[in-house]
Amino acid sequence: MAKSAPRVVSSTPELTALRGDESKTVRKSDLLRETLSAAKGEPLVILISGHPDPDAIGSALAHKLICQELGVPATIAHVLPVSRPENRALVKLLDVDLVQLSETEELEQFRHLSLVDTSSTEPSLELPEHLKPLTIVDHHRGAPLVEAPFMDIRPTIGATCTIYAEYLQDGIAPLRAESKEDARIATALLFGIETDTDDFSAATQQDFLAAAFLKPLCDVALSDRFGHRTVAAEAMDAIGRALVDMEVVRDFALAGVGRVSPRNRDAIASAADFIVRREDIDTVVVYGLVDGRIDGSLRTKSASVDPAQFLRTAFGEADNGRPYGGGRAEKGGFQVPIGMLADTDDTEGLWRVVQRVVRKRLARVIQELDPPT
Ligand SMILES: [Mn+2]
Repeated sequence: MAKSAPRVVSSTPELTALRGDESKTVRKSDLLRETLSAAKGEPLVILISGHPDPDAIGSALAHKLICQELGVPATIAHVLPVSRPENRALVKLLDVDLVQLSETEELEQFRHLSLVDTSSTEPSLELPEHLKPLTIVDHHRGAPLVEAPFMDIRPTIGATCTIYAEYLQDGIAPLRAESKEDARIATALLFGIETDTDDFSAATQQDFLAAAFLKPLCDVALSDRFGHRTVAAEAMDAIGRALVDMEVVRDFALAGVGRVSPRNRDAIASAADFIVRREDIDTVVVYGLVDGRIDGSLRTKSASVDPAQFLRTAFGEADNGRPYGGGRAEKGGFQVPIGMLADTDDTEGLWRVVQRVVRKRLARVIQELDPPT
């Protein structure tokens, strides 16, 4: 293949050394190049599953860049809307060309399918008979639901963007330091790694190496604008109410936020995440009323608090034997349906009842919580 030789920003010797000696093994990026080169000139669709998130968007942009380099016309598509405000900001500021599909017919024009950050095709849209995955690059656990000629699935890695950064580092497509377009792709990849690894707290060595490669290529001014996670107005109000309502008993905090709409349910978890950072607190429960149920989040820094056990002791189990709450190492959540009580017009009265019930139940674990009056 005759190619001009653009200035490729390749890995520094230090980073290459850290990635280990790959000379004896066939590199995944070479196999990807081979697979995609065979599709030269034939339209390919990169189909994002679920609501597009930064890891999927960054990976799709890198995949498209690789396709362009190899002469494969590629389109990035999704079915479900870009729902979170920070992801909408990412798409807008990076000017990402995304096509939203609603009909199977819209996929007829494509000869090939690539999946990024997923090992299954989007369940809400049936694929045309002829459209089979050509490439799958993913980091999710569990056996892939579909197969493809090229598959690179690495469950131990924090983000699919890390895998794409490696391909680019291998030189499969150029990332030019002077190109604005390439800076956007680097910025999206780094943001994908950042969000999928919870701000690098869950990052592996490979994720850090990929970030180190991408960082100097990023558009810093741009990432400053979308890098801050935006918070919906209602969510911020809920966090404000949590701080006002908060009651601290020794190292335990309890806060009720009142009514929260289902689309901003994350506000309850965000409030709990924020409050548990307070120096003198090691466990917090934040709860609210969401669509006919009491919905709450628990966060703890204490090694002796088991969230699942804590919530089971407080709230018990439903008639079918399933506990109302569950959790993992440092986090837990609970949902208790309130049935037809939700139909009352007395919103304030209902909220007072909810507060009393939650307090009473939590007093089973935190004895010092005053019995409700
Ligand atoms: Mn991911």
